[in-house]
Amino acid sequence: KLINLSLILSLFFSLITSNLVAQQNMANVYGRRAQSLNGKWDAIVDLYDQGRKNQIYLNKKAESKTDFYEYAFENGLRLNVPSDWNSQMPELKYYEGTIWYGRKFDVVKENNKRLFLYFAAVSYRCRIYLNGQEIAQHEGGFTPFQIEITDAAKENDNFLAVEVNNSRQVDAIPAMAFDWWNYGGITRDVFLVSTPKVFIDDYFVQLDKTKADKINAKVKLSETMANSSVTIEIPELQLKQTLKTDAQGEVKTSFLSREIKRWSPTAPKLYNVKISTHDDQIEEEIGFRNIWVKGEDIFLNGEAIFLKSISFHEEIPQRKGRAFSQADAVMLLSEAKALGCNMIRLAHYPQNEYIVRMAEKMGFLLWEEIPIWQGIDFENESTKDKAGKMMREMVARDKNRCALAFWGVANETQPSEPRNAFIRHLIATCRAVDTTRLITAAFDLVRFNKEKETFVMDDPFTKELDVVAVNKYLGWYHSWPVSPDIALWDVARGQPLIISEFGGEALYGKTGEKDVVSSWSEDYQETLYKNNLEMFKHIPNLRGTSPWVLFDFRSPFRFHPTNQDGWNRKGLISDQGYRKKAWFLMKHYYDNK
Ligand code: GCB
Repeated sequence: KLINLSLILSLFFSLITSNLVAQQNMANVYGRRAQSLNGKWDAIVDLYDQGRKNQIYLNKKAESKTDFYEYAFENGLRLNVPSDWNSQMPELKYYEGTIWYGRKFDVVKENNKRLFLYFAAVSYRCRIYLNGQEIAQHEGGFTPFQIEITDAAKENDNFLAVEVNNSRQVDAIPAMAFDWWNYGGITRDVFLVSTPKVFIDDYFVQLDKTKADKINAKVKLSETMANSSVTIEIPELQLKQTLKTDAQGEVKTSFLSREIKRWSPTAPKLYNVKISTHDDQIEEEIGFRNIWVKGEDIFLNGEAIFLKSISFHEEIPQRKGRAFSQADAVMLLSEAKALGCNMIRLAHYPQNEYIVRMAEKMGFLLWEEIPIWQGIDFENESTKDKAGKMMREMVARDKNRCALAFWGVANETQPSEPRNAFIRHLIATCRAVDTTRLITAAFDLVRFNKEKETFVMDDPFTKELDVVAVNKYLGWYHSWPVSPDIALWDVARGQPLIISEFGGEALYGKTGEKDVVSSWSEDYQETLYKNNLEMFKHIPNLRGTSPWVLFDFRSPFRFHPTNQDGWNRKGLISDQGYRKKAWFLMKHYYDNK
């Protein structure tokens, strides 16, 4: 009996909590009518996690003479939203734990409208409380989510509390250690989004995988409502169709046009696409391009392409904080442009939409990945589910960006059955939505085979990917087993190969000792680049390179007091924005590629 009761209880609670899971957000929130909730929020640091027990989300005030509460949101700490908390106060630099955010807001309640709270990202996990009620939970620091508050919101004086926690955990993604700063907080935009009762919830408009004149389009309404009209229009191409939804509330169609100018890094053409129903309309700039792999080549719009890529973290080094604005995106991407790149590997998590959208406008192909970064608990089913959900949220957000060419499913993982099952799940999740983009993963297993005098890699999983990528730190973590000009590679032959990371550390302004690794000098970093670029000439299936990394970035496991001091110094550009010697070498390589 007891067992039955506990079973029923646990079922009951899992039902309650599952209702609290935040929803995947609607397509193109940035194209919607929205009220910003960005700005200064009140905050309470809750190191010992006592706030929930004390129900501080009720935001109570003492009413009688005997009444008192040992908290108040008002007159205390104020934090900027969006932003990480670490960069806002010296005491929060290393903070890992819970901080409560609170603010009030009013809404204009309109008949026949729905209201959604939208968070572009909260790092890493959160619970949301509106007017004293918990309304949602979300885990994952780099993807957006929404909560419908049409009924829960009042006209005036709504109190919104967000309990944010960024503790590292074994079953989280990323897990216990990772080579970047564990920024916490409401790190991206918060909006109130207003929609009609039945609205355009999702759409996917893109060029066919291989055909240059065929645009495939899918639109889904928020309700499973049959026989509703949906119009899709691309005015510049004089394309327009009105269709009726099926029983799922969806329409699916394609458009043929020989006039389509395809998007490419050298001509990043975008078209205005309009979607409308009786009650709702939304528009967005969308580009069209073909991308596929054949043999060892990657074809963009039918032409073989070499990927001149670079990586950066979502961080402004000069501010020692997370990038969150359009201006931040311009800063990061302008430096990638200056280096001569045609692609960005967004390391190691989905970065904010300002970066993704601006990159598309500026003509960068994109590689986007979720933070499956070493040390992931592949045997844990719940971690696998979380990863799948992150993947879904990422693909849902960015599937209409033609710049997106690669979905990355893992970085530096070791072969094992649980790992394979885990990554297969991610690939299947991705392909359930999008079958056109290329799937890749970065491996660090390349080793030197002495008998064959060749670099090789044994991980059969590479066969399940469209493009294989390798992180290899020759001249830094690994010394050269042969001279770079005679180094042979036999890795993933028959498939395109990208060197997705290489490089070494240098402290800006340190010169000399061009052959001494431990000198941390710009001269040694330059030597290292020279050697790697020499070796690249002899990798037969090399179709792209992505040096690690564009800027020096903050990382708690970089301990050297003078050379690092909490910074990974592999940047081609220093934390203060100065270009190191290796930058010029790389620039020359890309300009002549
Ligand atoms: C890697 C990781 C990257 C690190 C880099 C390094 O292999 O993928 O996240 O920052 O090495 O600097 O060690």
